[in-house]
Amino acid sequence: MRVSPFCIRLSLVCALPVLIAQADERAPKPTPKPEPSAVVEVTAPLPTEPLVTVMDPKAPRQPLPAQDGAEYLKGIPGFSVIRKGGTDGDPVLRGMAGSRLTILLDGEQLLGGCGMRMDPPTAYVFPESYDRITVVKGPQTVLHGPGNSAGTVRFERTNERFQQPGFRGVASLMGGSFGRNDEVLDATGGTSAFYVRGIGTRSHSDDYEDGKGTRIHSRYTRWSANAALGWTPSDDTRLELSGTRSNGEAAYADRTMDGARFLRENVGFRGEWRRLTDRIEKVEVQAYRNYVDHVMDNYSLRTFTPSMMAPGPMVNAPDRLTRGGRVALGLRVAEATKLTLGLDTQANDHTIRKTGNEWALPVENMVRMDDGRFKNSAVFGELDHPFSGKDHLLLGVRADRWHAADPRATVAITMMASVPNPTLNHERNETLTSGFFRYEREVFAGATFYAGVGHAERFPDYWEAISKESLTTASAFDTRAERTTQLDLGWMKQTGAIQASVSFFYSKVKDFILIQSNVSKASGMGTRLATVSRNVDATTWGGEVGVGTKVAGFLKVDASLAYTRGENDTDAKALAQIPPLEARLGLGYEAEAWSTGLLVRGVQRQDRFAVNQGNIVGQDLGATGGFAIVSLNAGWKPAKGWLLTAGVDNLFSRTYAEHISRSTSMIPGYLVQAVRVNEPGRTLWLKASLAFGR
Ligand SMILES: [Cu+2]
Repeated sequence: MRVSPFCIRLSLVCALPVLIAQADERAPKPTPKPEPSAVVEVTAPLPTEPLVTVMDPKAPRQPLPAQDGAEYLKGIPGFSVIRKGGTDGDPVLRGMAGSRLTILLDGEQLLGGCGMRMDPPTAYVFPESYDRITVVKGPQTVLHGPGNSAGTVRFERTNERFQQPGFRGVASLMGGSFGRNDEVLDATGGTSAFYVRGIGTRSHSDDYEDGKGTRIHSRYTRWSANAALGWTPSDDTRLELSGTRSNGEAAYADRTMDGARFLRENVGFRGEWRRLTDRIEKVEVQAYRNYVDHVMDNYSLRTFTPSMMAPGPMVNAPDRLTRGGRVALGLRVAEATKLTLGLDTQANDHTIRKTGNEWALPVENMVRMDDGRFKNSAVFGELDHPFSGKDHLLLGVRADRWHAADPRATVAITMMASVPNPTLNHERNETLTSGFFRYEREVFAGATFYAGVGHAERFPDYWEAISKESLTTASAFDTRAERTTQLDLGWMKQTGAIQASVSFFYSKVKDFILIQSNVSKASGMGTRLATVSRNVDATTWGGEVGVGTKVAGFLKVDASLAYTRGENDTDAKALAQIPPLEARLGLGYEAEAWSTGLLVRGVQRQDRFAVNQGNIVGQDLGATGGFAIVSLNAGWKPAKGWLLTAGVDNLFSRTYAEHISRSTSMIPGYLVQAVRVNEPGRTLWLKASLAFGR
């Protein structure tokens, strides 16, 4: 484990009297956990305010309880997941993946270690260990880091102050098909002055089978341990020190290697002071350190057969250290006008060591090579001004100062060969600006219309600038930053017999960073195939519609529709990796202590594609057919605090793959019958949870 000057910076940051964490002024107040409902959610709740959806990850839902952040997000209209195996899929919002979707874990940036994208930030999230998940669609906030051109997702824990000595928590056990079993314990104890929270999770699954019964190389085991120690001298002050350690292993059906280690070591500090003066409503300070130590190989989770070319197994062991901090000040500048001002910073260093023969030259004996350094610091301000009780104007601006350095002496162009790095020791220093404004009007009680324009400038990430080549050279380090300008329009109705939400977006992306595979390049006497980053111009548009109602007090009906269309304007073809039209219909029967429900998820065929083009996670393979999946669920509250839920996902064991899922790979001992990694066949699951407290 590396130690850095970060500790010094951390202590400096802690010493500042003014600082913070999650300063979204309009974020809903943490509500005391009510008795869990027996209703299994089959579609995400409708937005609680324009463009914002807030979810309780401890609430029962279908499909089966998610074991990582991406799987959870897939339940929200507009989200899809690029499947690689049983876990660690990449979340996609409106066709946008990777760093276009900012993911924060308790306000912290956590960039994965794997250059092949085995570990998106959501791979380090066990959803049930969080208390709240907030999604903001579009570049419509500047408070939560840079580059959120598609949106922002925050996984958060909320630790309310104990008014008297007590404890509270949740314990759950889940079992399902394919050897799936999850164990969760989340307990907090404290007094009005202090609290201690401990969370432990473990999740395991054997290889699952698709609808035809074909076994998919997809097993995994993962666990996490989290502890937080808080000091709450008053209702308005909270200081918290927290730490996380998690690890896992996962088999991948789409590639020649598996993840043998996903070790995360984290320490974080947060301070929050509320109602300081009439003008200063809140001060937040945050500092954190995330270290990810990743190992992938081709022998520990699959059969390795030595050959002349490969006498021993390969191991690739990258790591990344991400440090960051944030300070935000919540001000009341006039009667009801709120202004949030702040600074945030993040720096990450990536290294790699590898061996072509673990038996002869163990990876532990190899030297770690620095292969990319990124840093950004920003200043931001966001204003919320009500003109009257019915009108709101929101606007925000942020400026990010970026620094990136390329220390690689050579670039590996094949498994065996390397060439000198044409951008060795190059540095980039750029200032990127982002901003938005949005107007919201309550047109009649409970119904709000909104319209906004946002602009987000996104610096190329590690996977775009370092892991890929450019069209002309072996390094994509000089890839231009991506600039997205997006119109967001919508209408939502939260009260009355029918709740509804309609959101529409139209987006122009200048210098969209397209990843293209199988690009033929000259190599010695012949040619080789490379994967490159290149800037193109793109246009996307689409939206989501959601409706929910309750008929006769017991029949619940939910329906949603999500669609995105993308155009690569430079190449005059479809923009790649865009999921097709998707619809969901949920029907539920709710009684006092039990519920039962049905979910139908229908996905249309996709014939708009661009073979070999895509994002840092995947490239298009061709067209896909449509499918409809039927699932059933039931919930029962046998006693206070207890909740039993059960479900059958993919009832008719349909064989299908999502359009954007990765292509399958030949793996010894496994049959490959599909182009893409298929989704699981019929899956039964049963979960028992107990909420306790005093
Ligand atoms: Cu990896």
